[in-house]
Amino acid sequence: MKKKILGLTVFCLFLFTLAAPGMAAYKAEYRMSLVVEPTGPWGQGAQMFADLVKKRTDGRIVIKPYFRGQLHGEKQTNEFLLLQQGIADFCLGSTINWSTTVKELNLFSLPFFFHNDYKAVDALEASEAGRKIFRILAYKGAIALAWGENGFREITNNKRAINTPDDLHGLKIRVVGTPIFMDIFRSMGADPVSMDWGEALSALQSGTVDGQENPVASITIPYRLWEANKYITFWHYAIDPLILAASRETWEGLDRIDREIVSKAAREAARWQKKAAREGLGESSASIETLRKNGMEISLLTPAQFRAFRVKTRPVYDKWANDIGIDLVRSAERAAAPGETKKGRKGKKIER
Ligand code: X2X
Repeated sequence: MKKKILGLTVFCLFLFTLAAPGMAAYKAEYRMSLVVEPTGPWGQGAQMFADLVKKRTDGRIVIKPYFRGQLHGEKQTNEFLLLQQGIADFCLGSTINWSTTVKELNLFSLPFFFHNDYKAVDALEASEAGRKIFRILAYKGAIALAWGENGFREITNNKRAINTPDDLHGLKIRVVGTPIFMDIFRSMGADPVSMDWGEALSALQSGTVDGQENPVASITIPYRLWEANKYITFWHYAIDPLILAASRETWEGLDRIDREIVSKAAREAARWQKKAAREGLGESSASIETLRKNGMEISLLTPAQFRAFRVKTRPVYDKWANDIGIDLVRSAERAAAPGETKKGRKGKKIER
């Protein structure tokens, strides 16, 4: 009998050890990686997430955002590796920066895929293609909790107004160090220079590069890019979603209740962040006013001008669609197509 009790106790202890990962001691501080400053919707959304989690877990989980690429030494295309290795516990990261590690994320950088159509972006993220991307991230070591947004990327420069692909000819444009952007800008005759965001600001100020491309509400305004660049073209050539994710190792170390709290806080913060990144763009063009007041000359493209850019970059789209995975791209195109997304878009034609 005694032997039986002893055996049972040992067995229970064994079960307890199996359950241990979820019950392991929590870290005193969980690190979160950010490429940008605390100002602007991107940085503020991350801070909101950290604050919500701390409050709702009564301080059990303290997340510290490390802004300005501090965790990756400003090598932003390494950010996903930080999640994989557990160096960062959380990230609110750009799909562009992670696309060097997760090739499927180049989907969002396909040139002129969307035309400033937020409903299509939301529809794609909520679709099977969006879910597939989250599964791929999980397989690669990061648990995606919510979609945020940097925004549609618009081009600025200090040389001339850009209204046609030819206007880009010879311009030195700073891009993130990912091959798809080199291909896109070369296809339009520009001279792309890959550079981390940390270096880009001084390169723009000193004139080492003529221009750059980034979203208006999240980057152009908070970083006061009009101090270096006079011209901006709203061409919406690529969307830059953000993903709020946890390192799988970190995730597995949290108990079930805390995972729920963290997931909910991520969704809430990302919803706020996405809304803020879209604020003032669309119909009420408060952002355009801000740019104009600060001396920027704004080019808004006609549908024909937009088409010229799309046609010029089409070979890059086709090449990258194959590299990304044609099934995923076609499924994303279907999800983003008018008629698939919610009411009001039926019957609108889209050219590919
Ligand atoms: O480097 C950029 O251009 C930025 C800030 O938008 C990203 O991190 C992708």
